[in-house]
Amino acid sequence: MSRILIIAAAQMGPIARNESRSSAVARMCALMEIAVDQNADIVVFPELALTTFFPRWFIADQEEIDGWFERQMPGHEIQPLFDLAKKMKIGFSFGYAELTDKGHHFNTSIIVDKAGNIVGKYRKIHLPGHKENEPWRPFQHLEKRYFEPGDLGFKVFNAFNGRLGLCICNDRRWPETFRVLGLQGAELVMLGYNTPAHYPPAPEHDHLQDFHNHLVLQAGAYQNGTWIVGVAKAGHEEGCDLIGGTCIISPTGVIMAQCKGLGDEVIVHECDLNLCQEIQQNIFNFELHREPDSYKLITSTKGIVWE
Ligand code: ING
Repeated sequence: MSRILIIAAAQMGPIARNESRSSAVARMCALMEIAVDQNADIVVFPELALTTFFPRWFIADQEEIDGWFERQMPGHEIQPLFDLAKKMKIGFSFGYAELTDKGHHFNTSIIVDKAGNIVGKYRKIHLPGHKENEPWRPFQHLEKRYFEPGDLGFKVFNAFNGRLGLCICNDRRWPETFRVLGLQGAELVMLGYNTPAHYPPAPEHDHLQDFHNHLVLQAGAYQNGTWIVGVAKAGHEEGCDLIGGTCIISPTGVIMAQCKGLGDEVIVHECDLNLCQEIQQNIFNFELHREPDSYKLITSTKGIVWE
């Protein structure tokens, strides 16, 4: 007995600083149509898919910063994406900068079902980078300045006849992310990322960026018996090279499909959600094998405890 979900990953190439949301949405619609042509049930887009990755610049003026955020979802420029999806009966997930009614700023992603309803929302918890302008860097990474840590936790949603979880970019590097989703029975985790090939604090690791990307995704998938779809905003974007490597990974940790280039590109894979059981009921049967009494440090301290 299988429970097939045909998943498309829609990698996006660079989005210019002066590129309109309508232009980005038009590209997303074109990618969605390719996914529909391949009978996809859901298509996953990158983190902050509507605009360029604006945390790479120090922006002093809060009004200018807020210009990168969405006050409502969908706003009129995004509506065509929701309309197309509803017409084509395909679900989708994408990331955007969210400005709430109460004035809170989050790096957010949502899941929209085939009827056009938002059935899941996540706000990025692990914010990398720094808070203050650091002009020594060739480009900034000011997520800690522009966003607040997510306040919704890591949640799994019942949708598409499965257990679907969300996370965003840097979250994938922290094993806690996938374990908390795994402890809620996640069968598919969707995430987008904007990952520069150059990491200014440790340039000696630059050549490992693609390796680290797949390392953490494959580990997260295998150690929790879940499908993982990681989708890049890739390419040379406003002077910054972003890695690609968009992929669909099985619960055994195997990369089943991977984008080849650094531009707009769709990959599709038939994912049997029941395959998760081969892992979750055996090697990583949490109920049988985990020893949480030995893991207390994981939630009782932020940093290292030197005994
Ligand atoms: N980007 C990067 C990421 O975690 C980063 C930041 C790059 C951290 C390289 C460490 C090393 O993939 C986002 N947007 O989180």
